[in-house]
Amino acid sequence: MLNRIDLRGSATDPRGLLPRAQLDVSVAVDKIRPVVEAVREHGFAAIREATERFDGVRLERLRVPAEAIAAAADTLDPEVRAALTEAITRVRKVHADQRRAEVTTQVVPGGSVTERWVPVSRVGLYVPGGLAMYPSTVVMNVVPAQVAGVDSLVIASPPQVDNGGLPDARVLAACALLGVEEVYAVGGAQAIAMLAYGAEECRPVDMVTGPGNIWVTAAKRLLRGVVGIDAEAGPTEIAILADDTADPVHVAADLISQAEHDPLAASVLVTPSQALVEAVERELTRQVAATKHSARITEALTGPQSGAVLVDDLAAGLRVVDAYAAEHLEIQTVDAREWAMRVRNAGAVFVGAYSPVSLGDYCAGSNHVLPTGGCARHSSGLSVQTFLRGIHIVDYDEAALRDVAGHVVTLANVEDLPAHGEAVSVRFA
Ligand code: HSO
Ligand code: ZN
Repeated sequence: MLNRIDLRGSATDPRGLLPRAQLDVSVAVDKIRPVVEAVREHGFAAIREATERFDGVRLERLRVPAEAIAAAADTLDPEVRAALTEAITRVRKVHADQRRAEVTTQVVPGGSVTERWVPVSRVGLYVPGGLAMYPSTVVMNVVPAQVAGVDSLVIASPPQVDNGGLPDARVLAACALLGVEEVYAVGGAQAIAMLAYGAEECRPVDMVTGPGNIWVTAAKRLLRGVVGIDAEAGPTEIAILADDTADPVHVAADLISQAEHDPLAASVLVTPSQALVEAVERELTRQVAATKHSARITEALTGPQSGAVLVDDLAAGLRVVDAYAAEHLEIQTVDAREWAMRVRNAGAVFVGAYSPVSLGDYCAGSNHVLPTGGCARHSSGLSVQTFLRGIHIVDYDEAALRDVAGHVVTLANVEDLPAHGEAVSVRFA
């Protein structure tokens, strides 16, 4: 099923040789530009028109009534409630430890710099509603924002024809469990535009986070600057670094699990073991045939973005997974933890036979909003830090300024900005 890529004996930089989806967001940006502009100019009327066209729902109002959110929580299956509650507890526990302390550095006597961490005031979280419904994504976005101390949190999620034009009931129930009261039944590019510019009851937000399809991603790209944007989330990826100690049943199941998201999802196995590749292939055939979403999984696994990469040894495998910079990286090898600690580029790393990506998707406590498309080389996943800004408080007294004034004047002159220097020397004239 998987494309085979044989890097054994190859000394070249593996980056260009690895499979990866090529997604052209710029074409989508041109397509959604008129929608975004219409929302900016006409607000509610434009959102209603776009929602009717794209979602087949005629909206009476944008905001989901409080009673509908409460009703979704009341009618939630108790088993789902228990699972969501456990997920929330664990994600809170991990994210509470991410809080940063305010630090004051005494640079010189009488001169200090304090770094304060201040939450973003108002944040819009986008929760998609396409091939699958994601109450777990509500948890992963809302918890870090709440821990950071964001004052005002709003959620936008597409209206569902089969839920009377409201967002998915499980998404609404997750909002209720987390205490989020401001929810809008708007999806797609029009939702991002609504969050950025405001419309009707929805005041503009300062920042938008959360994954979405290509139209949402395009709108985020277009509106970056008007609002803060967390990251562009592309199709999900899983890479597995494995040796012949790995269980092919587990490896195949995990490759399949993320392929389930999207026909464009990527599943990549990196291993020095030819025998493992063959065993995983047999398992893929068996397991894909038996699972519910086998059509889109087959498309993802056989697509050019997925593959089995053969390497000389685990050290070479580590270079390959670092070059690939997967959103999710599983290490199923001997000494898995040691190998995991050596990884430089990955959104999140999952160690050994009992830490599958699915655990992290829901209940590990880690965040599942992670950098895709190789962005793990320079970015991290969603965290409390995403919602905080560090503000330097600079506080020097007269003696401390006088002491360093000469250096400031010198640097100002070297940049031919003498007024900068004068702003200091005038104080001591
Ligand atoms: N694997 C997805 C997150 C998710 N999985 C949500 C299931 N539900 C991206 O990390
Ligand atoms: Zn997933």
